[in-house]
Amino acid sequence: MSEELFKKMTASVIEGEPEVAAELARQAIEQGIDPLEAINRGFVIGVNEVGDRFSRGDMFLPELVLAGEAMKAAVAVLEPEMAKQGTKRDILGTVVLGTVEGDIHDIGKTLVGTMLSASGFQVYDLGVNVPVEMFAEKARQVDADIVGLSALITTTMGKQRDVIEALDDMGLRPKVKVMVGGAPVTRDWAEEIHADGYSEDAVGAVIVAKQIVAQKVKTA
Ligand code: B1M
Repeated sequence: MSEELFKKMTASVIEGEPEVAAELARQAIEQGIDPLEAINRGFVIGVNEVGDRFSRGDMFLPELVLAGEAMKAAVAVLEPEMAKQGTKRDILGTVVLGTVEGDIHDIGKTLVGTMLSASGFQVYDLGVNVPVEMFAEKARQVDADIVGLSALITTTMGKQRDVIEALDDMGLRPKVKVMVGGAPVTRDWAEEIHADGYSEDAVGAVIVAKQIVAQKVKTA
């Protein structure tokens, strides 16, 4: 039953149908399906397929845009459900989050933010195309524990390094730790730029953020 729904979700993104995607997301909630499972086993499969076809030249920008809109429409329905699943508790830590300068991909970053908030982190989401200095300024202003940097394009990954250097220059590190992620980002890259944490998905991002905060408490 769910398998069929997941397949329809995948198709709604490949076909670029935001209204259908939103309706399928509502059906998933009604059927008690875990919203993150709907995203990962349904919609993300579609968006990855579109990404692959786009890179092979079998799909073009308008289709990529529609697929992004379908994905966003589904996530907009599922996000409040994900947020609801987090119960009220003490704040685990403060995270300044954003997609780096030159990059407007926001679906994965927003999911990471939702999962962190639902897990008890105070999240300041600066949005997309965030200038390097803005991350550092906000981190200082809110006394952040972690700055989270999302990058989806190989050409914007370098901005993650720039933010780390800006935090260094402002004397904010090592107090402010940095977590990086995004489709082209790897653990090797994270190590190369001296990030403190890396995760390949939103669930992992919560685990890594908790580890970072626990480590900070230990060494304080
Ligand atoms: Co774009 N795009 N796109 N795109 N797009 C990619 C990234 C691309 C890989 C497609 C491809 O060619 N196969 C390619 C980059 C290639 C490269 O790097 N060399 C690409 C390109 C080229 C472009 C444009 C340049 C196209 C153009 O204009 N010619 C342009 C860039 C504009 C810009 O940013 N300056 C562009 C535009 C767009 C749209 C606007 C049409 C749309 C984005 C809509 C939006 O975000 N509002 C779009 C989309 C939808 C994609 C793909 C198909 C899907 C991205 C997505 O939402 N994935 C993507 C191909 C792909 O990734 N398969 C592609 C679903 C999302 C849940 O996953 O974002 O990976 P993701 O997030 C995950 C993890 O990565 C991780 O957790 C998330 C949840 O599990 N994660 C973190 C993310 N951030 C994290 C931070 C963390 C930890 C984990 O800690 C802080």
